[in-house]
Amino acid sequence: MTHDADIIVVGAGLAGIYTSIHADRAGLSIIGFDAAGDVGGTWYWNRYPGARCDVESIDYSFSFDPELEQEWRWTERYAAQPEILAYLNHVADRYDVRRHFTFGRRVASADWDEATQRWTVRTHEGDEARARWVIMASGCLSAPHLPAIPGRDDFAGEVYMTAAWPHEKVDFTGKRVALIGTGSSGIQSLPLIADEAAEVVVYQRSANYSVPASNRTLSDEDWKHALSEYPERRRKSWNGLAGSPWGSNPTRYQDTPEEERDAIFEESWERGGVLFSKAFPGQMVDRETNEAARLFFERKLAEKVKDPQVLVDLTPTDHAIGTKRICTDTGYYETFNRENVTLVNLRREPILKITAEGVTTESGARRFDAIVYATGFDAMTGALTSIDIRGRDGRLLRDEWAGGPSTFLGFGIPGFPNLLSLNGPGCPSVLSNMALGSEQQGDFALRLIQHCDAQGYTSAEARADAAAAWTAHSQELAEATLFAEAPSWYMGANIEGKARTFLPYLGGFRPYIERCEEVVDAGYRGFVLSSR
Ligand code: N01
Repeated sequence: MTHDADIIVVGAGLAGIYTSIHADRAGLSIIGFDAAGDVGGTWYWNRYPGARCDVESIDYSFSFDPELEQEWRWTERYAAQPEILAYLNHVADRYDVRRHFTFGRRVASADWDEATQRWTVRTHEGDEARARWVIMASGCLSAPHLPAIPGRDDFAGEVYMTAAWPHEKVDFTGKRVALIGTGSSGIQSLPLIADEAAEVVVYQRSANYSVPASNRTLSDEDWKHALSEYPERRRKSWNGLAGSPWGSNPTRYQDTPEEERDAIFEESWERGGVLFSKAFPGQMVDRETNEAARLFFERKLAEKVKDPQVLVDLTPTDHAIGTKRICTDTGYYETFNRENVTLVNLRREPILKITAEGVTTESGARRFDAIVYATGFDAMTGALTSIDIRGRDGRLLRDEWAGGPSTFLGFGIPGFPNLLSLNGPGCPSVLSNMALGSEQQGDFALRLIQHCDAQGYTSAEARADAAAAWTAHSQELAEATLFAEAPSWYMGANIEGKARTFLPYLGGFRPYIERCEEVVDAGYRGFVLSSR
């Protein structure tokens, strides 16, 4: 049986939850699908030990309802995955979100029919639904990447992926564990796995920069203060460059007296994690400032790691600090001082194969009881290109984007009318606070739909020239920074054969919102609105 609605929402993470609440309030009917068993998106899947957000809890939450803000109590400065998932479940309960969604359904295809101005969406599980609009809230980091290492599937022991961690606790007690991958997920999980396991061997291809989270429990006093400052924090966040209240120190590195520079780095370091890339303005553009930040990092690293060779191996060499997302850890580097933890530098001894017993590198074979893959995602485009999305004249999105994605503001894709991607390539998304970003994205999409309905338009499609200009602008911004040099997932560099373009929008959260508002004020300039 085919079901009909105004909107099909794909994904019940932050963006899907927000959008379905507000679509419902606007009187639009919704059919939602999510491959997960429940709401939560990223926080549903990434249940690995140590998973934690690197945006402060108080900021990484919806702002649309002051009552919701006041009634939820975060317990830590940086919430751990279970608490964030509990929050999203609370939101789902409070606004009755689940009734819109069918869970355990992975969308397989979406086909546009010009004659009826409708999308038909089918799932791998056999559902079929039709709607006037499709909202892809399918996530930026939701298509896990499992590398094609020879023999990968021969391993006879336990296999885990940080991006699809089991719901029940995994007990590593007494086990020999291989951890492959040292991005944020590997870095967060290692200390906890090493606490339990008999032995952990970390297979590192590229060393990463990680800055301690400086996490702490929020006392009642902290929380009282936090609640009182919510409006001001939100104001700063909505007006900031990354959707959080934090900006850079106002003075450039070069204009700061030499004896004061370290104190500013130290302050930024203490703030924790990814915020270290904002110690000085222009740190991601100006090589001298970035280099100073890197040297500060190296001094910190040297204080933590005892073994000189391990220290060398843990020192990043292939990218400027911050050009891959700075990881946020709790005790990561110190873990390498433990007797039961070994670092294997894959640049010196690449993995040759995986066997039934373990992992073989050029220097020999090691036996394991479990392998943990913390090997990342086909970021920003993977969730979209894994679906057969066919737009006007049968165009396949995957083919259209073979040379890199092109969107207008991240939302609109030429040739794909009435399909709106939230947090899509070409918007700030992962470079900003995804909670507020998802609100802005959902609002834009719903306002466009309501505008079309009010004016009698049956379709809205991004113009090819508008998308080309926006994409070129987005690339130019990236190329003017150090980001463009890094082999990062921002650049699509972690996936073999993927086009190298900078995927998120670097122009900043507030400036991006202003561009969106200009488009709205100009009657959705950049979209072709038409009626049939
Ligand atoms: O993935 P990654 P992630 N053989 O792509 C390695 C967010 N996040 O899941 O760098 C061996 O960063 C790969 O090596 P290399 C956050 O935005 C946030 O950790 O390609 N190794 C790399 O070390 C983050 O940036 C938090 O050389 C292989 C690792 O796998 C994003 O998600 C927590 C390999 C992948 O690192 C992704 O993070 C977690 C191979 N064949 C995630 N293939 C917070 O703290 C890949 N690797 C909020």
